[in-house]
Amino acid sequence: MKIASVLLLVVVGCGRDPIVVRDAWIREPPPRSPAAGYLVIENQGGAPVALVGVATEVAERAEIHVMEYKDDRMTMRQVAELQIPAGKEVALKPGGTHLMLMELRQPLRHGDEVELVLRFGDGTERSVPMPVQKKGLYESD
Ligand SMILES: [Cu+2]
Repeated sequence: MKIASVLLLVVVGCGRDPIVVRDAWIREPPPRSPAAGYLVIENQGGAPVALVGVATEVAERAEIHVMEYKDDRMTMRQVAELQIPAGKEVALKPGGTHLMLMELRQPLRHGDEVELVLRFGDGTERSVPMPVQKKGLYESD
C-alpha cells in the first residue's frame, strides 16, 4: 500500500508540467515594423529550464532580445537562450527582455491573436496564444 502511494506520487509528479506561461501579449506595431511580445515564464520545477527558440506563423523569424546599456544608450541585443532558474519566474516586459517578431507576414492589429510556439532546452514546445494590444510605449497593463 505504501509503495503504491509513493509510485503514484512519482507518476503524478512527473506528469505535471513545471512551466507556466502567463500575461502574454504583443504590442500592436507601427506599420512595416517588427512587433515586440511579452510574457511571464514561471518554472515550478526543481531544475533550471532554458527558452531556446520562438516561432510564429505571422513572422519570418522570432528572436529573444535583451536590453543593454551601451555607448550611453539602451540598445537591444539578440540572445540565443534565456535561463529560467528552478522555482523562479522570468518576466519579459516593456523596457526589458522581450520577444521580437521580425519581418511580419501580415499586419498585426489590436484584437488579433497570434499563436506563438516557445521551444525549451529539453526539447519540449509550448504553444501560447498572444493577444495583440495597443498600448503606450511603457504601459504594461
Ligand atoms: Cu527587440
